[in-house]
Parts: sequence; structure tokens; C-alpha cells
Amino acid sequence: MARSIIGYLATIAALLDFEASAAGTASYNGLALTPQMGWDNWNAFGCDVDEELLLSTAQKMVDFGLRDLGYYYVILDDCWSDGRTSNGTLQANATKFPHGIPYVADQLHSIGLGFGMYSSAGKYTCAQYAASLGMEKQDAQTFADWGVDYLKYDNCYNEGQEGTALITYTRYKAMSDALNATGRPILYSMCNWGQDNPWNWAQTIANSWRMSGDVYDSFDRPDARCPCTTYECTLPGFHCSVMNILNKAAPVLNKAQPGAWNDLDMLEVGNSRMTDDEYKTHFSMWAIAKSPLIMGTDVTTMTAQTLSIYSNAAIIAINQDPLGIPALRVWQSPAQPQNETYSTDAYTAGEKSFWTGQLNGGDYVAAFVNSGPAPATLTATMNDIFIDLVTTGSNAPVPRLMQTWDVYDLWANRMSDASAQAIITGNMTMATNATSKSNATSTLPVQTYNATAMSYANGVTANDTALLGVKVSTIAPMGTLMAQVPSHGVVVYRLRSQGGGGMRKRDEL
Ligand SMILES: *[C@@H]1O[C@H](CO)[C@@H](O)[C@H](O)[C@H]1NC(C)=O
Ligand SMILES: *[C@@H]1O[C@H](CO)[C@@H](O)[C@H](O)[C@H]1NC(C)=O
Ligand SMILES: *[C@@H]1O[C@H](CO)[C@@H](O)[C@H](O)[C@H]1NC(C)=O
Ligand SMILES: *[C@@H]1O[C@H](CO)[C@@H](O)[C@H](O)[C@H]1NC(C)=O
Ligand SMILES: *[C@@H]1O[C@H](CO)[C@@H](O)[C@H](O)[C@H]1NC(C)=O
Ligand SMILES: *[C@@H]1O[C@H](CO)[C@@H](O)[C@H](O)[C@H]1NC(C)=O
Ligand SMILES: *[C@@H]1O[C@H](CO)[C@@H](O)[C@H](O)[C@H]1NC(C)=O
Ligand SMILES: *[C@@H]1O[C@H](CO)[C@@H](O)[C@H](O)[C@H]1NC(C)=O
Ligand SMILES: CC(=O)N[C@H]1CO[C@H](CO)[C@@H](O)[C@@H]1O
Repeated sequence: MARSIIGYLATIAALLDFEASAAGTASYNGLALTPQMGWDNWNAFGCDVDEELLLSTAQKMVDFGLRDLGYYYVILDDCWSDGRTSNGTLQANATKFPHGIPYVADQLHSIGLGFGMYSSAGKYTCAQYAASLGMEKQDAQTFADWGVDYLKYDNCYNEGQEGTALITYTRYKAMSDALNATGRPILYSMCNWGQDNPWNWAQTIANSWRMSGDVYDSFDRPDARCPCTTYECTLPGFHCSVMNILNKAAPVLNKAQPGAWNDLDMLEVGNSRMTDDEYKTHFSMWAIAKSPLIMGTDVTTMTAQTLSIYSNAAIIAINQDPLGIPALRVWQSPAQPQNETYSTDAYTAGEKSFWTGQLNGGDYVAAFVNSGPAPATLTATMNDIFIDLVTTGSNAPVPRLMQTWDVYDLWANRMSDASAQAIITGNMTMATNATSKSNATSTLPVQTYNATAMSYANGVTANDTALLGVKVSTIAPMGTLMAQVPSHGVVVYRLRSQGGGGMRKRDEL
């Protein structure tokens, strides 16, 4: 009796979406209710930073409409420092930052952007500048005084303070507490490379945690310096490919919640070592995994193709969905049958996978990934799409399987190269919304979105086509979803029930 009641309650909970559980998981500091977005200099520039780079990038982010798509934080990574003054205060390199750091913060704030800073939970930063282990209170106060809105906090030179969750937690909590004590809201981005499993304990002290070694600009190349292929990893390393990180992330994605995200590392889109399809896969999967979306390329020299990937508002709307539920990998299989002449290493043989996740208002995201060497036709059943509803342990019927679902292709409205190029050369500004998509004096269509004017959540509710993409098919009750997926490519759909989806979910009971 008790068992059947529990089963029944589980079914009700599943049918009622996840609004209730999401509402009970507030951000520990009120920040990052959706994954943070922005730009960080590291992937494209490494140590080559200065005031001019940050401010010219920021201006282009505004001009290209990227700020109004939600890319808010401009993050200064390692190598800004010149050590400490005689009283112990961190000081910036005066050649690189002739007007000082507070000036940079002020300039960014004046054009509607936030300012991110960098330090390490160690004796030194990774480039061997003074870092904050043991100096947390003083450094947090310095950052707050400088007008910092975001701290990326690295893991180099940690003096062996690692190896158990509690040791690492304590080391990172010291900065969390210090930031809180300043009274300034500062988004706290832990960069400890997944060591000691931060997805198990960081939700109450940080807004995001890196879950792997550093990404590099490769889709699937194995590299000895990134030796692990699973999330259990004592040597996170660097030079981790997109597919390596995605596969490590899959089992821990469900640990995220509003205010606390798995960080799959900064985006490499635009850095030229991947194909357009590979960059689309990278961007899409980071988005639906609810990773922070931090651009990692030179914005000032961005190509049209790069801009049109970073500007895909339909994909960003999935990332910024208010429910904050990461997509789940439902299945994964080798791209082709394994045989003796072909490697069994998934990263070289390639793989096919299907991902799904619930969205606000009863919609779902569904994505097919094909990292194999040839195009593939992939299919998913209703049972795949609603896997969590059909595995609740109850025999109750699942109404969603019996509904008809509209299928919207989220890449179909990608901005044309001509429009993106017009934005880059300054001949056209982004449209305020999709219904006003052509410049009054131009015939070039612009498909993008202004999230400053209207939130992604409200835009989806209003059926803005920049966010919905293009309806390409329907799935009949108990039907299947099918997609032609290019090699190293992705297809991402938003599914919406013709029966009103989540809007009428109570009727389903
Ligand atoms: C400060 O920046 C200048 C110019 O990039 C560089 O030559 C110098 O080595 C930097 N100082 C430190 C301490 O890094
Ligand atoms: C330390 O020195 C810097 C400049 O050298 C100054 O701005 C700061 O107020 C000093 N801090 C303390 C705590 O004296
Ligand atoms: C400090 O922490 C408290 C308790 O978690 C939280 O309510 C508050 O918003 C935090 N303040 C800042 C500035 O982070
Ligand atoms: C084994 O894999 C190779 C590489 O994909 C392929 O060319 C070959 O046809 C496969 N052999 C069999 C028997 O499937
Ligand atoms: C775009 O702007 C540039 C510089 O402002 C100008 O040279 C060019 O002719 C313009 N192109 C079009 C198509 O208007
Ligand atoms: C979107 O475009 C339509 C049609 O041009 C316009 O009426 C509406 O005010 C615009 N919405 C916003 C938020 O600018
Ligand atoms: C987006 O909307 C805001 C507020 O309405 C406006 O200030 C801004 O100029 C718009 N951005 C673009 C690129 O049109
Ligand atoms: C949005 O589209 C759905 C059908 O997919 C419809 O039920 C709803 O009324 C539409 N909302 C608006 C504001 O047009
Ligand atoms: C290319 C083009 O027609 N650009 C125009 C877009 O609209 C603005 C504002 O009306 C004009 O100033 C541009 O010339």
C-alpha cells in the first residue's frame, strides 16, 4: 500500500513539471539564477591583456548586439597583476592598466556591462602572480573596492590543499565568505577543474564550478595532457576536447540548479581550429547542459559565421530557461559498429547520442549529436524523449506520450552571413525583436533578439520566432523524432505540445 502511494505521488510529481523543486533551490547569494554569460580573454589572448583590449572588446559587444543577447560580464583573466604593494594590497600592472582597474570597471558599467576579475585559491596564480590563499579577506575587499562583479577563482599552486572534498571545500569557502562579507554582489566562479567533485558540495558556496580540465580548440582530439575520460579524475589537465568534456559532464549535469552551475569551460567558438558544424555542436551542447556561456574569441575580429553562432537566440533561450534543468543524455552509442580494425575509443570512433530536458511552460529540448565520421539519420522515440516520466516506477499512463508535439528547429533561423557581416561592418544594428527584423532601409533580414528589452522567458511565452526557431515537423502520439545529423554536427529542437503542454498540465491528472 505504502509503495503504491509513493509510486502514485512520484507520478504526480513528474506530471507537475519541476517548478516546485526548482523554486525550493534558491541561489546561495541570489546571483546566476540562469547561467552567467559574457566574455573572457584567456582562450584567445592568454596573458596578452590590457585596458585597451577589454574596453575595445566591450564596445564591440555592445555594437554587435551581444550585450543585449545577455553576454554581460567582461572577464579579465590571469596576468593583470604586478604583485602586492608594501601594505599587501594587490596591484595591477600599470603598463597594462594605465588608469587602474577601477577605471576599467567604471567604463564597463557605463555601457551596461559587468566586470570580472581573476585570482587563484593558491599561493600564486597559474602564471605565477600573487594569489589569494590566506589573503581572501583582503583581496575580496580590494575587488569589491575596485567595482568587481565577478570572480574567476583558479586552482594553481594550492600547496597541496586538495585530495578530499572537505579540504577543497574549505579552501574555496574562504573566498566565498570573504566575498559575501564585502556586501557587494559578486558572482563566484570556482575554477578547480572538477577536483574533489565540486558538483557534490559547491552549490552552497559558489555560482558555478568547473567540472573538468581546460578546454582547447579541438572537437575530439585526444591529448595526453588531458588523460581522463570520465568525471572521476585525479589529473584534470588541459587540452581537453569538446567531446571529452561533454562526456565527462553527462553524468554530473543533474547536479546543477538555479544559482549553481556546472561550468564546461569557456567557449572556443571562433578560434578557427574547428569546423562550423563542430562549433555549432560545442555552443549548443554547452547551452543545453546549462553551462555558463563565456565567449572565448577575439570579438573585434569576429567573422560573420562566428557572430551568427554566438547570436543564436533560440539556443541561448534554452540556456537561459528559468527552470534551469540541464539536459540529460538519454542514450549514447558508437557511430558505427565496432570491429578489430577500428578503435574502440569513443573519441576517435565517434558516437551518436540523444539528449532531452524539460523547459519552462511544458516545452522540451531535444538534441541529437553525431561525432562520427559520416552523416547519420538519428531517431528517438517518445519513451526516449520523456524518459523521466516513463521511469517513475508507476504503471500509470503518461499523457505526454499520447499528445501531438510541434517540432521547432533551433538552428533554422540562424542569422545569414550577409546580415552578420552587415552588423560587423556597422551597416546595420540588430533588430529589437524578430517581428521587426528588417532594417527600415535595408532588405537584409536580421534574426536575433534583445534580451535587455524582453527576458528570454517572456519572449518564449510571446512566441517570438527568434526564440522558437522554425517549425519543421510534428510528432504524432507515440511517434518518433527523426533528424539528419551531419558528421561532427548537432540538431537541436524545441518540442511544444499541441495540447497546450505544461500550461494545462493539471488537466492531465
Ligand atoms: C607589465 O606589463 C608590461 C607590458 O606588457 C610587461 O612588459 C611587464 O613584464 C609586466 N610586469 C609584470 C610584473 O608582469
Ligand atoms: C595600501 O596601499 C594602497 C596603495 O598603495 C592604498 O590604496 C590602500 O588604501 C592601502 N591599504 C591599506 C589597508 O592601507
Ligand atoms: C551573503 O550571504 C547571505 C546568506 O546566504 C545572502 O543572503 C546575501 O545575499 C549574501 N550577500 C552577498 C553580498 O553576497
Ligand atoms: C571496420 O571499420 C572500418 C572503419 O570504419 C570500416 O572501413 C570497415 O568496413 C569495418 N568492417 C566491418 C566488417 O564492419
Ligand atoms: C558598409 O559600411 C562601410 C563603411 O561604413 C561602407 O564602406 C560600405 O559601403 C557599406 N556597405 C553597404 C552595403 O552599405
Ligand atoms: C517588436 O516589433 C514590433 C513590430 O515592429 C513592435 O510593434 C514591438 O513594439 C517590438 N517590441 C519591442 C519590445 O521592441
Ligand atoms: C535593446 O533594448 C534596450 C532597451 O530597450 C535598448 O536600450 C538597446 O539599444 C537595444 N539594443 C539593440 C541592439 O537594439
Ligand atoms: C504561442 O503559441 C501557442 C501554440 O504553440 C499558443 O497556444 C499560444 O497562445 C501562443 N501565445 C501567444 C502569446 O501568441
Ligand atoms: C544598411 C542600412 O540600411 N542601414 C540603416 C539601418 O537603419 C538605420 C536607422 O534607421 C540607418 O541609419 C542605417 O543606415
